[in-house]
Amino acid sequence: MLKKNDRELYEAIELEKKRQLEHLELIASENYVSDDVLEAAGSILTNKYAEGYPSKRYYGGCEYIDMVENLAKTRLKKLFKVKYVNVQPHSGSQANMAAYRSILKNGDCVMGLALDHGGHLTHGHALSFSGQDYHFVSYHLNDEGYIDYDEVAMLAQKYLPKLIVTGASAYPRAIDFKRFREIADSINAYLMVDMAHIAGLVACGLHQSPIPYADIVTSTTHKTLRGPRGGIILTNNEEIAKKIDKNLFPGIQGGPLMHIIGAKAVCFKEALDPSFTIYQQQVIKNAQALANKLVELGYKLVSGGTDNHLILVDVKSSVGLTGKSAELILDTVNITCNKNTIPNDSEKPMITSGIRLGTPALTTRGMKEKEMQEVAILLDKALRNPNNDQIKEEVKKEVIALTKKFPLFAN
Ligand code: DSN
Repeated sequence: MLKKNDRELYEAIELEKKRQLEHLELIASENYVSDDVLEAAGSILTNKYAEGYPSKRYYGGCEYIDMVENLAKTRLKKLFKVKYVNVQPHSGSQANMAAYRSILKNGDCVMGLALDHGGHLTHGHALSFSGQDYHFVSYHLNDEGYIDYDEVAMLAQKYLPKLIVTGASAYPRAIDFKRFREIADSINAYLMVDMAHIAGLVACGLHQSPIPYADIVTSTTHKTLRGPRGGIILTNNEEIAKKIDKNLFPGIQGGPLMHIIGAKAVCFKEALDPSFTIYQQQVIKNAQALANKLVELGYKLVSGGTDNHLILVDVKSSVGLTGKSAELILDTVNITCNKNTIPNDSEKPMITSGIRLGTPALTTRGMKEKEMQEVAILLDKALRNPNNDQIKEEVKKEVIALTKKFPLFAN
C-alpha cells in the first residue's frame, strides 16, 4: 500500500485528490473517469508486453491481452460506426503523428487551424513535429469568431495542400465537416479530423460526425469521451488503416499500454450506454447556461456563445485582465481554468487575453444549469475584485461549499 510504503507519493496523490474534490474544474479538456475506468487503468494489465496487434504479437502469453484489445476495438467501431480502428496511441499527438505519416511525406503541404485561433500544436505549430516535418499553412477564424470557410477554400486553391486538417482545442462552435470535404475534394486532398475535444458529443449524435467525410479521424479518449488518458485513430479506408497500424507500431511506438487499452474498452462501453447521451446533452446545456450568464454579467465571448462544451472568454476587453492573471486569480478561489489566446491576440501565448472554460467535468459531478449560474457569479466576483482578499476568501468558501454538494470518488 502506498499509504504505508511510499508516504511521499501517497501524500502527493492525496493532495491532488483534495484539489480535484474542492476545486471547480473548468478546464475544457479534463474530466473525471468512472471508478470502472480507474479500476482497469490501475489493473494488472500494466504488467504485459504486447508489441504488435491481436493475433500478431511479438511476445507469448497474449491470449487474454488480445481479448482486451479486441473488446476495445469492437466497441469503438460500434460507437462511431466505423470500419477500422487503432486503440494503441499513447496520446492524441502520437495518433496525429501516425496519421500524418500514413498519407504524407516530409515537406508536403498541409492546412490546419492556427493555434491562436483555436487549433492544436500538432496542427502545424512551428515548435511541434508537425510544423517541422511538413509545410503547414494556417487558416483562421473570421471576425465573428467562426471558421472562415471562404479563406480555407481560397488557401486550398492557392497552396494545393495534400491534406487539410480540421478539429480544434479551443473552438466553441460546431464544425462543418461536409464543407471541409467539399473543399478537400475540389483540390483532390485528403481530409483529417482531430475530434479530440468533441468526441463525446459526436458519439451521441450531438455534433455532426466526421466519419462519413474524413479519410482519417483521430481523437483522445480523456476529454468529453470521459475515458483514460490516450489516443485513437479511425478510418473507413482499408489501405490507410494498414498504413496507420504500421506507422504507429513499429513506426513510432513500442509496447501498447494494455491497462489503458482496457480502460478505453470500459470507456467505450459506457459511451454506448443511453445515459451517456443524457450526460452529453447536459454538458452542452451547461456550457450554454454558463455562456449566457457570463454575457449577462458583461463578458465578451469569442463568437458570442457556444454550440459545444466550451467557451472562450475575452477577459482583457471584459474586465481588463490578461488571461494569465485571470487564471491565477481564479486559482486562488479554487476555480481551475486555463489562459488561452483569442483570435488576433495582442498578448504572448504565455500571457494571453482570454480564458477557456469547459463544462464536461462539472457536468460529470452532477451540476446543472442552476449551478452554472452560480459558477458564473463566483467567477465574476473573483475577477472583479482581484485585490480584495476578503471577497476572494468568501468566494473560495462558497466554491468549496458548492463542491461538497457534488461529491466525487467512491474510494
Ligand atoms: N492540451 C489539450 C487541451 O487542453 O485542449 C489539447 O491537447
